[in-house]
Amino acid sequence: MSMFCYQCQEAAKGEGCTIKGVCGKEDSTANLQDLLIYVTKGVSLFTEIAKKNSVAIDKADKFVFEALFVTITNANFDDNKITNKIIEGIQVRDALKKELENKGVTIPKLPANATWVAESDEAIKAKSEIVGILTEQNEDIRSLKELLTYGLKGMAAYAEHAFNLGYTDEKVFAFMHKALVATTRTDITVDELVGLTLECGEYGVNVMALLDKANTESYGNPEITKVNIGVRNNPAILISGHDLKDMEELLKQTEGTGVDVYTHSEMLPAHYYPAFKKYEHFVGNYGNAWWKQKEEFESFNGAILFTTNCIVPPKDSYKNRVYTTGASGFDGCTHIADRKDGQPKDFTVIIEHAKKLPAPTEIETGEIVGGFAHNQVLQLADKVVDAVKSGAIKKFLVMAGCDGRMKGREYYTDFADQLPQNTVILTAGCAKYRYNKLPLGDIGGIPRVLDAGQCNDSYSLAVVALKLKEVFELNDINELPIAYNIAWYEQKAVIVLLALLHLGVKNIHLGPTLPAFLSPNVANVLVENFGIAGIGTVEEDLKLHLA
Ligand code: FSO
Ligand code: SF4
Repeated sequence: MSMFCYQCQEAAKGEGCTIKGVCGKEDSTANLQDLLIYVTKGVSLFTEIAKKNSVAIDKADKFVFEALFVTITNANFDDNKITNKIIEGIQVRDALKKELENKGVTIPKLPANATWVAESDEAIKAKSEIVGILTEQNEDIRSLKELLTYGLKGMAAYAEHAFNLGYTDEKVFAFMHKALVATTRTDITVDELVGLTLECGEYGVNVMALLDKANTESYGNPEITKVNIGVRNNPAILISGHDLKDMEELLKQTEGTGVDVYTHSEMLPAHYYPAFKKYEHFVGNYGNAWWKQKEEFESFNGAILFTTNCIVPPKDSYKNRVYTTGASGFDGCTHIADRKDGQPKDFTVIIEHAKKLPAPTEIETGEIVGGFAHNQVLQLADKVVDAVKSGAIKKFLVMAGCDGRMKGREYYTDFADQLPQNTVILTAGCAKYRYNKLPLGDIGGIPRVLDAGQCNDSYSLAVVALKLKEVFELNDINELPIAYNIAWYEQKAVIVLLALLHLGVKNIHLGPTLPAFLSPNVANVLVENFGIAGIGTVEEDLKLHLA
């Protein structure tokens, strides 16, 4: 075994990747990511002490959410970038240490995470091979520590997007440090870890609310939008990932250059924001969910920008057209540098490259409809409530989450297709590509697929559910005619799940397979306390959810 990773739904054999990731991650990259997490915990150990002694921790806060984000599935495959982040972590940690010492603070004995020093590249490599997940021997403790860490990774991604728009929540950062420190304890109990995992869900709600505020205050409330899925005859840039600040800056910098901009996968919801609609060269959405990029990037012909995950290791035929920025990275692809001194990122290099490339090849035509985030849905509340009261809508199915390449995910297309006409799908995240182009029709003008936006906009679905609970004067969110059939793939789905649990949602069905990182005992805790279950056949589940 040269690596061990089981953080996503595609973990090999449903157990873990041990030689190379199914995602394409090399063992060296997986090990460096483990070491980055290890060092990040050391930063949090010092941050906790710094806070108590009035030492500034803003650099440590930023480092921690960036480092966690870098290790999310399919975000960063670049060993050099990860190594640099490890070194940066040690510098951030040691700067805190120095300031504390200057203040005369006595530093207690800390775990090795806080003291290990990277003396050479060889030392980094050697250390990276011995700090993996399996160093925790107890299967249940390991399972809970990783569940918590994966929740933090998802939280970090959302915190970073909000940060990029100038929105922060110190309590969210404080929880990240507290939880990371807890995972370094060798004496921590199952009960303590379960408590922290549930608390993680609470901060998950907070961070999604923060990002919602950041997005809507910056770009307006998403509104019902028809998004073109065809192409025009101009050179173009395809932007993927989730970061709306990058979206804004790219649109501004491409305006008037003759280069069109299209969204891919999770960037589709950018079209729903009023602030982006004014750009005539913001043409539409090209293609489908992240895992189809090998074919779709080929036929797109233009330049491609990754602002975050999910990257599929690019084929040589188009690799030179792929650019990364922010937490994303891929060895051999040009990386656009971060903002500096309050200045925007400089996208000139990708824009100039795009100008020399042919226009996209059309792969489909038509439109898809979205933009049903909380503000828009609540404007339709009367209509929705009437439809529920009259029986025109019998049930809402929350089918938010992620898409992925596993064959078993065809289940979600079949499930959506076979739902009766009196049901409405509430979705967010890239899971929607399994059914958002099906002709499912509408109920009295309400489309049968209501797309709130990106995976973080699952928050919108919770806001809508809470509003409906109030309107129908119910005591419990679980009394609503809403069933949860959620697809997961990576760690942002973990924080969304924990957030839903925090809001009291029960009986969530999770597929296409349950996480490999849940030990049998931990899975039992989730089953017994929250009614979490896997998926069955489409027929069985239709019966179950419509009962
Ligand atoms: Fe999908 Fe990837 Fe949004 Fe994830 S593109 S899988 S949950 O990163 O973030 O839904
Ligand atoms: Fe395997 Fe997923 Fe980890 Fe990649 S991220 S190595 S596919 S478990």
